[in-house]
Order: sequence, then structure tokens, then C-alpha cells
Amino acid sequence: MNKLTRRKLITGGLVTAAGATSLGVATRLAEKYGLVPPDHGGIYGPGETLTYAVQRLLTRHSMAREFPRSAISARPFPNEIGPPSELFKRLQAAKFVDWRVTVDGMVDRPGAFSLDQLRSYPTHSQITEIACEEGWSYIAEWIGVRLSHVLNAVGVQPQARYVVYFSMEPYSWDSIDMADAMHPQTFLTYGMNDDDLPVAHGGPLRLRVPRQLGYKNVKFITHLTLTDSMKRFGKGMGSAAPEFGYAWYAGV
Ligand SMILES: Nc1nc2c(c(=O)[nH]1)N[C@H]1C(S)=C(S)[C@@H](COP(=O)(O)O)O[C@H]1N2
Ligand SMILES: [Mo]
Repeated sequence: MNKLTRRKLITGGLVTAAGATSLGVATRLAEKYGLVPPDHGGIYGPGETLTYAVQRLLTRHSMAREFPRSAISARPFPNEIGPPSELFKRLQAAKFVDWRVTVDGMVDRPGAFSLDQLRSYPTHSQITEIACEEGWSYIAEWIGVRLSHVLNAVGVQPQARYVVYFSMEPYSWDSIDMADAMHPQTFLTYGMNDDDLPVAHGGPLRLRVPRQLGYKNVKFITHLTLTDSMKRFGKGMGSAAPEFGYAWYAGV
């Protein structure tokens, strides 16, 4: 059976199972095919599993919509962020030359990258929309290096299933699966609209994952780690979001 037919069958099976009988059947199917998200426990669990599993099968290779330059928002809306720490201010005063993003976990060559190193890699840009779960959104040009490029540089071990990413802001962290991590539109972003990425939008470095909602796009990235399980992180649900009732997988 070719891949597409198989995917159609599984997706069809999941949808039929969810519609006709119970979410339990869909969940068991999803488990069988390794499509269970880390926040599958609790009362919303079966629903989250179904959403993630169906999205993954349908959209693993799909692209977030890209816009023409004329669609770039004149005034991108920065949401409220806490005041950057003293450490952040010191780094900012020195134009972020000492900013590092460390990459470790299930990789062959753990390391630390400066912004200059990231800029020396192939630069990509995309004009995409970022949408907050609270209803507002804006379109911007995002400039950076593909996360896949950095991951290939450190050598991802085959057992890795998630990239967990951390902000300099305490308690701000999240994770994505390898399909989103290796996706060509997932960037470590250092530029916006032909300029450096403003601090208000997460500068000097932000993870841009345009196929998911705003809250997955963590600002001030300092650390990435690769893992085969989210159990050891926070409450084991993949990010802080599910602890507050938001989905770990926030596909748009
Ligand atoms: N470190 C950090 N990253 C963050 C947030 C935050 O508070 N701290 N807010 C998130 C949320 S909820 C949204 S909607 C977007 C908002 O991005 P913007 O400020 O560029 O509009 O950033 C996300 N990334
Ligand atoms: Mo948000």
C-alpha cells in the first residue's frame, strides 16, 4: 500500500471512529499509529488526540499560507510581555553579541550558537500570519534560519520525537514534534520586515512555527533540547499551555 493510501485509510478510520462511535476508538487507533500528543490525559484528552492525529495525517507536509508584501501589517501588535530581566538588558546593551542558544539532548554534537553563527547559515524569509488564541493577528515578514538546518548541524538522534524550546523569560517554554521541527517554515527567527527582530516581538531570537497559534511562537529563545518523551518536562503535557486548558498542538 502506498503512503498516501495508507494515510487516507487511517485518517478516514479516525474520523469515522470519532463520528460514528466513541472518541475511545479513535484514541486507540491514534495510539497504534504513534499519533498521541503529550497532553492526552485529562478530560479533554481524547479530543486533543483526535485533533492532533487527524491534523498530522492530513497536514504533515502542508505549508502555512504565505502572503504578498502588500499584506504586511502596518502596525504589528506586540502582546504584553513582562519587563526583560537585568541579564537581558545587559545582553541588549551589548547588541546581543553574547546571546547564545544552546542545543542539547538527543543530538550527536550538542553546542551553543551565537546570533552571528545563525546569520551565517542560509537565510530564509516568509510572509505569514501570527494569530493569538485571543482573536487578534498580524502579518509580518519573518527572517531567520530554518530550525531543520540547526538540527541537522547538531545531528538529531533517531529516537528524538520532540524539540523542547525555552525562553530567557522564566516559565516560558513549549515543544513541537519532529514533523513541525523539520518543517521548512519553522524558523529560528532573528529578523522581521527587513530589520532585526524587535524585542517586543521576541528579539533577538524567536521560534517561529507558523502552522501553530501565537503562543507556540516563544520569544527570547536561549535553549533547545531534543527528547523522546515529554514526561520529564513541567507536568509532562508538552508545555505549560495544557495546564491552563490550551492545547499542546495548536494547529491553525
Ligand atoms: N517568551 C514569551 N513568548 C511568547 C509570549 C510570552 O508572553 N512570552 N506570548 C505568546 C503569545 S500568547 C502570543 S499570541 C505571541 C504574541 O506575539 P507578538 O507579541 O509578536 O504579537 O507570543 C507568544 N510568545
Ligand atoms: Mo496569545
